[in-house]
Amino acid sequence: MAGQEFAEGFRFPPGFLWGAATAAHQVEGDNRASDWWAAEESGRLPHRSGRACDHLRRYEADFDLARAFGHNAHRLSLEWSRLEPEPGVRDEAAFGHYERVLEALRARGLEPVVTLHHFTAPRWFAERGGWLAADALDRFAAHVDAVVERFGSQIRWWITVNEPTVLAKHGWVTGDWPPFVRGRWDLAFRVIHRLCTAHRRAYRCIHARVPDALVSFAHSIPWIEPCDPSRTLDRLAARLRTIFLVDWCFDRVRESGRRLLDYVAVNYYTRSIVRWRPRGRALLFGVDCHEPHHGPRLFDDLDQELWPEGLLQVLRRCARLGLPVLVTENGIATTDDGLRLAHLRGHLEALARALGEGVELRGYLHWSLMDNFEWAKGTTARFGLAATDFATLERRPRPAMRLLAEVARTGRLAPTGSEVTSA
Ligand code: IFM
Repeated sequence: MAGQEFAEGFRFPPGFLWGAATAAHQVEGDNRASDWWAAEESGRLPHRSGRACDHLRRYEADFDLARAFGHNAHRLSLEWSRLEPEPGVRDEAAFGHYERVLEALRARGLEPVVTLHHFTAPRWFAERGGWLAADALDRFAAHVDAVVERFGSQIRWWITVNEPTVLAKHGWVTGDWPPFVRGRWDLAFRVIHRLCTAHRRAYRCIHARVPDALVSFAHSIPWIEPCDPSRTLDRLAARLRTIFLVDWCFDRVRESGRRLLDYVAVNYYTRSIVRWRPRGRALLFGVDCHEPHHGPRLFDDLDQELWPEGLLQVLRRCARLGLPVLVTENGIATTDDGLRLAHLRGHLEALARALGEGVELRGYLHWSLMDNFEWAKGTTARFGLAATDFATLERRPRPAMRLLAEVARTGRLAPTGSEVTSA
C-alpha cells in the first residue's frame, strides 16, 4: 500500500482522535463480582485474570503514559459488575472510582470513549440466564440509566456494547467463553439480536439525558472475501458471512426507519478468505482457507492475518452508511516489534487513504495501551503499545508506541522509513 502516494507524507485533520483502547476486565484486575471471574474460579477457563495490569490502582500512571506518547483520547469500559454488584444495588465506591478515572482523563487532555458493556457482566446477571433471560434488557437499561445519570455530562463518545457477534460466537458456538455453550448458532443469533436491542435502548436513554452525545456499538468487522472469486459458491459463502456477521447488526439497530447510531465504531483486525463447504456446521458461512494462489500471508500469534488493505476496504464500506467513523480497535498479537511496527504503519496508511478518499474518519484507537488479559488466551497474546511485565507490572513502551506518538503529535504520517522508532 505504501509508495508514491505517501512520498510526501500525509497530514491528518486537526482534532483527529489518537489513542488506545482497553476494557475493564482485561486491565483493571480483581474483577471479582463479574461472570468472567466466576468462570475463572470454576476452572472452566484456562487462565485467571487475577490482578491483570492492576490498572484499577495504576490508572493515573497509565494515563500519564498515554499523554506522554501524544494520545488525546482513550477508550475504557465501566465495569457493570463493580457498579451493580448485586441486583439493584449501586456501589457508591465504584461510582466514585470511575468519577476519578474520568477526571484523570480530562486532566490529561484525553477524550474519554466509554464502553458500557465489554463482554463481562455481573455474576448475578449471568446466574439469572444472562442475555437470554426475560428481564435482561430491562436490567441492562436500568444500569445504563444509572451510569448516564451520574456521568452523562462528562462523556461525549459512548459505546453501548462491544462486538455482539464475537461475544455470541465465543459464548454460544465455539463455547470457549462463558456460558460455554457449543454449536448453537440459533442462540448466538438470539444473543446478537438482544445485544442490538440493548444498544437501541441504551442509545435512547443516553440521548434523553445527553442530547449531543455520540453513541454507537463497537462492531468487529473483518474484511471478508471469497477464496476463489470465480466460484459462485465461494462468493456466496463470503456474501452470507458478510450479511450475517456484519450487516445484520447494522440492520438490527434500526428503529422507525433510521439507524440509532451517531457514528460507526469499527474494530478491525483481519481478513477472512472464505471457501464454501457444502456439508457440516460451517455450511452457511463457509470455512477460512489458506491456499497457495493467495501468495505469502502474514499471521499474528492468534492466527489473524495482518492485512492493512482490509481496513481501507472496511472503512469504505462503513462510509456508505452515511455516518462518521471511529476506529475503536485495531492491533496485533505479537512479541515481534518489527511486525508490530509494520502493522501500525500499514494501518496508518490505510487511514490516510480513507481520509484522502473523503471518508469521515474521526480517529484511531489502537488495541491496546499495554499487554493485558486476552480472555481465554490469558496473558499469552501481546497486543500492547507498551509491553507489560506481569511479574513487576512495569510498562515498557514498544517502538510502535513511538511511531504512533510521532504521528499523533505532528498530525503527520511521514514517508516510509523516516519515522522515529528508537528510545
Ligand atoms: O482483546 C480483545 C477485545 O476485548 C475485543 N476486541 C478484540 C481484542 C483482541 O482480541
